[in-house]
Amino acid sequence: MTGNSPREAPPDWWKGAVFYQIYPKSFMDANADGIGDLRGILSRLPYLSRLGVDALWLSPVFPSPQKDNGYDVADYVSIDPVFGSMEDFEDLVEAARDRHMAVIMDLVLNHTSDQHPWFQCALQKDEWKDFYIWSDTDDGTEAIFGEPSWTWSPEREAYYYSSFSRYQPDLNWENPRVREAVYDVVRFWRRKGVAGFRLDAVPFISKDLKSGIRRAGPRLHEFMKELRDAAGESAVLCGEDTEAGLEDALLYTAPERHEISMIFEFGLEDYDSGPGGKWDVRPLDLPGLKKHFNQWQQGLQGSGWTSLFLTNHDMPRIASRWGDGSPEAAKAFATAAYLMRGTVFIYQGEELGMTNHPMEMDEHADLETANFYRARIREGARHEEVMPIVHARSRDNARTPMQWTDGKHGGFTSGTPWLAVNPNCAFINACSQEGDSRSVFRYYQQLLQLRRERPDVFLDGDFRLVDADNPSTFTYLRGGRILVECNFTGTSQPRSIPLNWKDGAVLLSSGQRTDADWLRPYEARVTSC
Ligand code: TEU
Ligand code: CA
Repeated sequence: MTGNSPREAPPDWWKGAVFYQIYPKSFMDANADGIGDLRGILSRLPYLSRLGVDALWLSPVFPSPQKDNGYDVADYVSIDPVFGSMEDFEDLVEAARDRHMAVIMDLVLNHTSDQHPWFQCALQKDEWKDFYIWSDTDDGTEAIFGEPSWTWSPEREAYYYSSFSRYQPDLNWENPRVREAVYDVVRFWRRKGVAGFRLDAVPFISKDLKSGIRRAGPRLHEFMKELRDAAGESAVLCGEDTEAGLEDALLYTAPERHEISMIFEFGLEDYDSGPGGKWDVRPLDLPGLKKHFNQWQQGLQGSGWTSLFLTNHDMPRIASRWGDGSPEAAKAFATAAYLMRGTVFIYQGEELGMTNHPMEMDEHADLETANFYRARIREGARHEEVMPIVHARSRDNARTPMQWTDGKHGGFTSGTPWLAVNPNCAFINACSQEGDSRSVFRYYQQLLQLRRERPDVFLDGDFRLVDADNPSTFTYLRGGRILVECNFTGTSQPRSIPLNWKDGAVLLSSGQRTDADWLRPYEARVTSC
C-alpha cells in the first residue's frame, strides 16, 4: 500500500490522499454493547488498508451526553468510555501509523455540550460567564435544528445563544480566553500524534449577533489563522462550511494565507432540494450540479483546494439519493466525484454502495429528524405525508451500522445495535464484496488505484466539462488526456463526445463490455484520449 504517513510525507501529502470518514458509533462494536468503539475500528484497519485508505477522520469520540451523537462535547481532551480509553486511542493511532495511515479528529469548536464544565462554570461563576453568549432578550431567531436560538437560564436569569440546539451552547470566540482554551485542545491532540482535524461548522465561530450576522462574521479568517498557528504548519485542517462560495474557499485555502488546507462545501446538496432546503426533496438537476462543479474546479485551479465527497454522517446515502440504490449507481457517482481535482473523502459504507434504510419514526435517533417531524405534524401535516420526506433525507440513513457480513446485525455487533442495521446486509456486505470482482468495493479499489497512479492528471491536470447541458451524463476531461464518462440514469445513453475520442483505451469501466456509441445504465467509463 502506498499510503502516506505525515512524518515521512511531503507537506501537502493530503492532496493525493484518500480519507475515510468513520462514524465510530456505527462502524464496529468490539465489546457487544451495541455501540461501535475504538477497538472495533482497530480490528478493521486491514480492511481499510485493502480498500486503499491513507487517512481516517474519526467523528467525535469525546465524552458527550450524545444529544447530537457526540457533536455535543462535554470534555475535549478525553475519550468517551463508550468508545474506549485514551490507551485504546493511542493504540489506534500507532496501529494506523504502522499501516501508513494518518488519523484526524473532529473538532467541534463552535459550541460545547451544556454539560461541559465550562458551561456549568459559566452558569455559576461570573468569571466564566463570558465563555458563552448571553442576552436579556430573546429575539425570536431559530437555531439550525428547528428550536429557538436563545434558551432561558434560571441560574443566570438571562438567555444563552446556540446555533444548533439548546444542548449545544455557542462558545464566545470574541473572548481571548475561549480561544486560548480551544487552541490548547488543538495542541493536546497534536501531541498525541494526530495529523490534523476536521473542523466542525467553522463559519459559525465568528458572528456579530447585534448586526444580525449569525455566521461567517468579520473575524472568521483571523480565527482560522490562529487555529493554523496552534495546529502547526504540517497539520491538515479541513473546515466544514455548508454555505461557502468559491470566493470563501479561496480565502480559506490559498496557501499564502496560512489558514486551512481545504474545505467541505455543500453545493451538491442544492441541486435536488427546493427553496425549502434539505427537506424540500426534488429530482436531481444534473446540468445544475455539473455547472456547480465546473465553476469550483475552474475557480480553484491556480490556488486553493477542496475536498471531494458524496455524503457524510449528515446526509442520506448517495446510491439512494441520486440513483436507484443499485451497485451500478454507486459506482457511477463515485467515479464522477473522485476523479475531479481535490482530496477524496469516502464516508463509511459508500464503498459498499450502502443504501438508505427507511425506518419507523420511533426507531429514529436523530435530534434534527425528531424536531422536523414534530414541527410538520404541529403544522397539520399527516404522518403519511411526512414519512417519505424523513425517509429521503433523515441523517439516520447514513448512521445505520456498517454491513460487514450477511450474519446477524450485519456482523456489526453481537449485542443489540443502537440503531437498526439495514436488512439488506443480507446482500450488501463487505465480506461478500471483497470476494466478488464485480462489487462496488472492488470497483472502488480500482478507482482509487487509478487516481494514485496518475497524479500528473488527477492532482495537477486541469478540468474541462464536456457537453455541459446533457441532463443524463456527467462527462469531463482531466489534464487534456483522460476522459471520465458517467451515466447518471437507469437507461442507456449515447456517448456525447467528439468522434475522435471514441476509441481511446479503456482505463477503468464499471461493466464487463463497453460499447463504442452507448453507455449502459449507470455505466462509468474512464478512457485515455
Ligand atoms: O454540521 C453543521 C451543519 O451546518 C449542519 O447544519 C448540517 O448541515 C446539518 O446536519 C444537515 O442536516 C455539523 C455536524 O456535521 C453535524 O453532525 C452536527 O450536528 C452539527 O455540526 C452540530 O455540531
Ligand atoms: Ca462497543
